[in-house]
Parts: sequence; structure tokens; C-alpha cells
Amino acid sequence: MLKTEALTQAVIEGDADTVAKLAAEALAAGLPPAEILDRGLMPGMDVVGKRFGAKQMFISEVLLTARAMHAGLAVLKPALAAQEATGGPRPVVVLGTVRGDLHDIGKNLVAMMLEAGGFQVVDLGTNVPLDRFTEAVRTHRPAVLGLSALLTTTMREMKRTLDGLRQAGVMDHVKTVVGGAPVTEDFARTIGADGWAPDAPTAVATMKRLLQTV
Ligand code: B1M
Repeated sequence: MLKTEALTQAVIEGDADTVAKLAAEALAAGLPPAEILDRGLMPGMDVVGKRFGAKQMFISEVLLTARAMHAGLAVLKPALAAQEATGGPRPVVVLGTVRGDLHDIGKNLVAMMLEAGGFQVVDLGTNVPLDRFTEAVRTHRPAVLGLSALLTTTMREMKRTLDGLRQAGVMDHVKTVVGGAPVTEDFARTIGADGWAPDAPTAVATMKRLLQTV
């Protein structure tokens, strides 16, 4: 079995130790981190998503797969960071999953790729209420605010968050980018976000484009 297939299987089984070990072995064998992500880790989460949606997996099992995914991402992080752009001040991104939403795997991946892409990330975590976003924007004065949501119900919280931040008068020089599985480009436009991205690499490219650093 190819290492990436074994990695996929270990994610599905929620076996964090094996995921970390196989990811490290794949790196040592010279596989690029992006390929380990795309061919090893992500297909595992795709299978988990389908099984979870079809009620063939319990939440407790999905939590194990999330832990396994995080273990794999932790192994890849230094390799991705090694590709980090050097020189010049790094634009700050304040990032978080909106209130009511506990999903963080995709948001963490976005954070990792932003750091690898030369951004400084202030990650507020999950279930972030408006007042924490407001305080973080006031304190860190980011170039970009990134919001993530994985539930159709919490997508609405993105609008509430952006509206609240604008009303607080802290968004004058801050670009906004939103993403997460149910979030579409149309939805992003209707809530007045400056950008939308379907995945982590596009999130980096979108923020760079918005800041005209490329
Ligand atoms: Co949840 N969950 N979950 N869950 N979960 C989904 C999202 C779901 C689609 C599963 C399903 O039914 N098929 C479904 C949502 C249905 C809907 O809203 N229409 C669902 C549900 C219903 C729920 C609960 C309500 C279940 C329940 O309690 N009955 C509950 C809600 C909890 C809450 O948040 N309040 C719940 C709980 C959980 C766990 C805690 C068990 C766990 C999360 C653990 C964790 O994150 N630490 C979990 C998981 C793991 C999933 C699935 C299986 C996988 C999500 C994931 O990590 N994908 C998911 C099914 C699925 O998505 N297929 C599901 C991998 C990740 C790399 O992709 O997050 O999409 P993703 O991120 C991508 C892009 O979306 C994008 O880039 C990332 C990387 O490429 N992106 C951005 C993300 N954020 C971005 C921000 C950007 C730009 C791009 O700019 C700032």
C-alpha cells in the first residue's frame, strides 16, 4: 500500500499516532507536504464527512479523526513553514471560526498555509463571539480578517459578525475573507466580504491579491 493510502486509512480510523508516524515517514521520504495533505490526509476527512453525513459514524469517532488530522497537520507544519516567504513586514491576519461553530480543522489549515505564505496569524480559535473579534481587530490592527464557518446555521453568524464590526467602526482599513464548506462566493458577496476562498491555498492567494502583494 502506498504511504498516502495508509495515511488516509489511519485518518479514517482516528489513529493519531499512526497518522503522525506515517506523515513523518512520508516527509522523510521526500514527499512534498502539500502532496501529503492532498493525497493522504484530506481524502480521509472526505470519507469521514460522507460517513458522518450518512449517520455511519458517531460524533465520538469523528472527534478521534479530528485529533488524528491535527496530529498529521502538526507534523507537516514545520515543513510548510520552511517554505515561508522571507524579508519585509508580514501582514497580520486575525482569523477565527464564528460563534456557535466548533469546527477548526479547515481553519487551522488556512492558518498554517497563511503562515507559510508570509502572513502573521492571530488565531482566535473556534466559537468566537463578536466582542472577541472586535477586541482583536482593535488590538492587532490586521490587514485582513478571516472568518470560517462549517455549518449552514453558523454562516449567518458571519453576517452578524461583519455587521457588528462595521458598526463598531473598526473595519476601515481591514479586508475581509470568508470560507468554509457551505460558504459560497455568492454568499460572501451578499454579506459584503471582500473575498471568498474554497480552500486554504486559495485563501492565501485571495488575501495576497486583496493586499496587492503579488
Ligand atoms: Co461536524 N458537521 N458537526 N463535526 N463535521 C459537518 C460540517 C457536516 C457537513 C457533516 C455532515 O453532516 N455530512 C455537518 C454540517 C451540515 C450543515 O450544516 N449543513 C456537520 C454537523 C451537522 C455537525 C454537528 C451539528 C453534529 C451534531 O452535533 N449533531 C456538530 C456541530 C458542532 C458545532 O460546531 N457547534 C458537529 C461536530 C463535529 C465534530 C466536533 C465532531 C468535528 C469537528 C472537530 C474539529 O473541527 N475539531 C466535526 C467534523 C470533523 C465534521 C466533518 C466530518 C469534517 C470537517 C473537516 O474538518 N473537514 C464535516 C463533514 C465535511 O465537511 N465533509 C462536518 C476537513 C477540512 C480540511 O475541510 O473544514 O471544509 P474544511 O476546510 C476547508 C475549506 O472549507 C476551506 O479551507 C479548508 C482547507 O482546504 N476553509 C476556508 C475553511 N475555513 C476557511 C476560511 C477561509 C477560507 C477557506 O477564509 C478565512
